[in-house]
Amino acid sequence: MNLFKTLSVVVLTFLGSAVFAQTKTEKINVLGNCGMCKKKIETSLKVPGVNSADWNVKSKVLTVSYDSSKISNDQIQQNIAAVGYDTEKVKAKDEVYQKLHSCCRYDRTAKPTKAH
Ligand SMILES: [Cu+2]
Repeated sequence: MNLFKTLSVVVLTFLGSAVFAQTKTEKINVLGNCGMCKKKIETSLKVPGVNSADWNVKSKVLTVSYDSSKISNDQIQQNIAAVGYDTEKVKAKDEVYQKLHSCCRYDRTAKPTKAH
């Protein structure tokens, strides 16, 4: 009986860590304008831990799939802001935004809202 109990704990611990390392897929609102923005946003997420990133030009919603044990949602948003794009949580620095191609300078007055 005790052996069974020990085994159960081991199995449950293993399952628990497997679940923890699971891939998360989330949607994040990111401001931008065109295909060039799409390329920059997605390239900023070619980092370890991110499995896929797809930004929709029309809806301005980024669908990102990542390993939450390697990278956080906050870090992902910081990477995007670092290349000039405002996310729902992190705002890009003005100087980075100003360096964007003229067609890419999206309307910053439109506040990004939480994606559903
Ligand atoms: Cu653009």
